[in-house]
Amino acid sequence: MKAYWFDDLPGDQREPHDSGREVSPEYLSKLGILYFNYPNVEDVNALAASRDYKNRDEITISPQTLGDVYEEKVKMFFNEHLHEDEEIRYLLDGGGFFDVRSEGDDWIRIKLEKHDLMIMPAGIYHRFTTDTQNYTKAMRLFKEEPKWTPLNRGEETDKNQFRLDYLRQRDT
Ligand code: KMT
Ligand code: NI
Repeated sequence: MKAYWFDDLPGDQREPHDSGREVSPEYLSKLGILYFNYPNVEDVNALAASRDYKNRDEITISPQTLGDVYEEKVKMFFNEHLHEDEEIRYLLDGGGFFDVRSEGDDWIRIKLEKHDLMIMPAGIYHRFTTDTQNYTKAMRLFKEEPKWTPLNRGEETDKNQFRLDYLRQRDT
């Protein structure tokens, strides 16, 4: 796991886009983001149990598994969105990037590698992309009634109650 300011330069979304300016764990925690490195899946199970997560699935995002729709999916995940529930992702293999919005609405890129686990709060704007390896195997954890449908950013989501609650928490 490594976090840095996105360089905002043109080019493939899967390139690192590393500005060279790092983002500290303290700043990420201010945004409500937590992360861990869990080589042992038992630790993931314990975290899931402690937060009352009962469901999970596994997704492999690669041209091998998704075929023709791979490029389409990669573009879709990169649409800026929020969820009305927190999002937990555990990297089982490969790598990938989650971009999250800072307080000033700039992009922070979070590089996830095998065994990294990240928790993003409900209401934060974010997007995801594979890296140039084109291979992400991830576990997605859900509570019983997941409300994790991606809501793409727009006027509607700016007024969403989960968005407003997130901003209130972040800014206190
Ligand atoms: C999301 O919410 O953007 C995703 O779940 C991306 C796929 S999981 C690595
Ligand atoms: Ni998401």
